[in-house]
Amino acid sequence: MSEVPIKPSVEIKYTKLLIDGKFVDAASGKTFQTLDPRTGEVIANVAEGDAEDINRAVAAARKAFDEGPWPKMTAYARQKILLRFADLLEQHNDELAALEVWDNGKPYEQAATVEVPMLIRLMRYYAGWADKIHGLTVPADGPFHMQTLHEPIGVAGGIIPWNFPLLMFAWKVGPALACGNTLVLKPAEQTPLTALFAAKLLHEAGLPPGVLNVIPGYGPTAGAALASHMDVDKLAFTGSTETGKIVLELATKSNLKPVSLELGGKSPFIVCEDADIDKAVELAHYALFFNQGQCCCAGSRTFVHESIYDKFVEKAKQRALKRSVGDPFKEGIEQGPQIDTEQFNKILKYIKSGVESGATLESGGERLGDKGYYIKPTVFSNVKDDMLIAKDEIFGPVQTILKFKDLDEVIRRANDTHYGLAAGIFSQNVDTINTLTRALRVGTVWVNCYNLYDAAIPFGGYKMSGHGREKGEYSLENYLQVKAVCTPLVNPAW
Ligand code: TXE
Repeated sequence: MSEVPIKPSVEIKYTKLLIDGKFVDAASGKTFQTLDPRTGEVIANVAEGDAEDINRAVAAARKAFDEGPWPKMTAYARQKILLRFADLLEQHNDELAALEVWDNGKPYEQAATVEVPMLIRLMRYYAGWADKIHGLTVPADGPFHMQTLHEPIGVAGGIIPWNFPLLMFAWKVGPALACGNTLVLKPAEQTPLTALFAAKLLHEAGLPPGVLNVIPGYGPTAGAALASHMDVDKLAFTGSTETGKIVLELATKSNLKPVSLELGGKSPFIVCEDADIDKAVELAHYALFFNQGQCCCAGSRTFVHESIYDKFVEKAKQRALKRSVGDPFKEGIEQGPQIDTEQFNKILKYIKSGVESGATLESGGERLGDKGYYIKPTVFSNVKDDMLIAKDEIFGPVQTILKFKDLDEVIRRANDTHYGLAAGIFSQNVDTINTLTRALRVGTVWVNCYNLYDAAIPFGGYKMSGHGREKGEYSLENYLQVKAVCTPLVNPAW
């Protein structure tokens, strides 16, 4: 690649831990580097939080919860702060997008026109919930008034990944705060910058100190300390299934805090016999390659009916060859670099294993250029279910195309995975669509569309793709306790 990466016109203002409304150094004084995936060069040195900082942050969150004012404020007052925050985010749309791209490598256009607007939409959505959370009056077998109160759960912990740093911020911060909780958030070590910026804006919007604390740092230190903290009442985690198991165990062994998990996937995208091939190719391409293939719900097993398989493969290959890969700040770029060396090497290893196991490499298969973590859009055909590339989450720009004969077979094969996050169906036949949507063991089915993340629709996994749901009304359950209150209608005789 000949292009010289440009330095984005955005200033990095916040690189410290945010505890109790103030930016502070790590107790250890340590920092870590966050890198530009376009070059591997250092963007900034960021304070490295560990167990001691998590203790400080949890103490601030506990105080803000117990002493208020946050959980005791009127819901309307909380709502106004969240709405003001959304307005501030809107004012800083392009700055946030540039920072996100610099730290993460995703195309600027995607960050500025889809992701930051989605973050704003999510915050307004959750602000809308703040004053609509209430319990029920329940009929009783006797002269009692019975009701449920929906109360905040307390101090929540959030651990988030690097693939959608701002959106994952919103998925945790939005419902936690709307329900009146306080929160300690640990962003991924690869992408700490936008969470700090967004949290600062939230304080400018009027958030009281201690309600949201942000501790950048590594998983086994800061993350593990948060998951195992005795004074954290609830944990929300997004990341790999492997780490999900670790945090669940830490949560269980400490104080049995409830844990919501949004983990990995190997989602089928099923192209049926009656599909318009050109449209199906485009959608399957988008389902897999969006965000450099770094999506938990990527359509990473493209099942295509045998009658159109060869044509589909040829067109999918041509589409991948046309994909524009390069500096994500440049206009018209569809794909930027992968997040870091580790992911880059992991993906190249899977590509090698695909070739060695006998799949046909149709396009890509290697790095692009000699700087940064760019990988050529890769397409494999003749993929078999037992190949590693068809079983493991590759989390990169690698499309695997499998052939099927009939619906029963594709249902069985699509479900033959430990994961169950999402699925795509491409068909015009109502019977086929109805059969597949009901048979697939996944948390989301996209029919003739993909990657739709409306704020109001729940997202989460079956099987080893996770526990619980985020977004939508369902997400509130993660952050609320239900208290049953029983009162005699008249004073009892006892
Ligand atoms: O994930 P981790 P990594 C998948 C994807 C990717 C793989 C590895 O397949 O290739 O995971 O990525 C924190 N205690 N997904 O290593 O480890 C960590 O600091 C507590 C899918 O980045 O799961 C970060 O904040 N926390 C996924 C977060 O967990 C720990 C998105 C995620 O990191 C910890 C990202 C520990 N012991 C990767 N170890 C999705 N579902 O979207 C790490 N962390």
